[in-house]
Amino acid sequence: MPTPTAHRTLITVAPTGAETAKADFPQLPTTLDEIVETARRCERARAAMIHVHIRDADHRPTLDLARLRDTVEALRAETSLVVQLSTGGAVTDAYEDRMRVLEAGPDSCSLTMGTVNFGDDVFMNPWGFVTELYQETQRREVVPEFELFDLGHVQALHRLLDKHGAPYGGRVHCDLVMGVPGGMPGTADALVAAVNALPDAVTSWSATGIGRTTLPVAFAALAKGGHLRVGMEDVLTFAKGRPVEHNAELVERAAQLAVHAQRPPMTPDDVRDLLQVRRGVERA
Ligand code: KMH
Ligand code: ZN
Repeated sequence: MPTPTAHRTLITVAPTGAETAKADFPQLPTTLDEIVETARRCERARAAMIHVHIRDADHRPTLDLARLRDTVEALRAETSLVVQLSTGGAVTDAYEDRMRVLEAGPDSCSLTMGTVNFGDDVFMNPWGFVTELYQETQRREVVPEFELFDLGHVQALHRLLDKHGAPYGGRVHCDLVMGVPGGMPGTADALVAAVNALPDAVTSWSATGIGRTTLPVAFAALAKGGHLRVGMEDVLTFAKGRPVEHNAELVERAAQLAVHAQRPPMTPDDVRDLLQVRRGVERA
């Protein structure tokens, strides 16, 4: 008998991010071909959603709209993954460019619930920007994934939902991003505190731990009933002294953990149901 969706795990792959330089880590997928190849291998390894940051011809982070549209189109043509575009971009990106990401027509987008120190930088998400971006997701029928880097962001999510109502599709999905220098630590205790403080309206949540917190956060998330995000955006070493060679390795490991937890990976269609993404735009 198939495992009911409630007892399955969403695995999101975040293969690229905006922080790592290709020159420092050549296996980071940055070109369109590399991102599509990564997506295909990660889908085979049982990822169901992809969180996408793109790069320009010099491998630098960009929010160029034509490139974003090409990326969404190519991922839809070559995979059945749920396509989530980052509206966080890089810490240097302008608010207008981050807002315009929605024009590329993704299934889902990230939406960070507040400003956070980000290593030596600051990832800016003032309330006015958060609410404007949220209302734009509602207008454009894009399902947001609320990125929570800190306990204060959880509180901001209560405020957002109270003031502006449910997201498009009616489901509320969050991702705890833990272990960023400046945000909440990547520990089981912090995860439990954050999950216990989530609004009742939250219907699903995942977690990711940056760097060496990747495994403790994954174990804690599975133990607490959450989903998993993995990928080179968040971690570059598979084990101490052993760089990640391909994002699929991280997805395979996450899938094994999910199976051991008796909550095997969801398919992309399971995730379309879970998040209630807009229909009719996925792969023909
Ligand atoms: N690159 C970070 C500044 C997101 O994708 O929405 C923001 C980030 C979050 O990665
Ligand atoms: Zn991101």
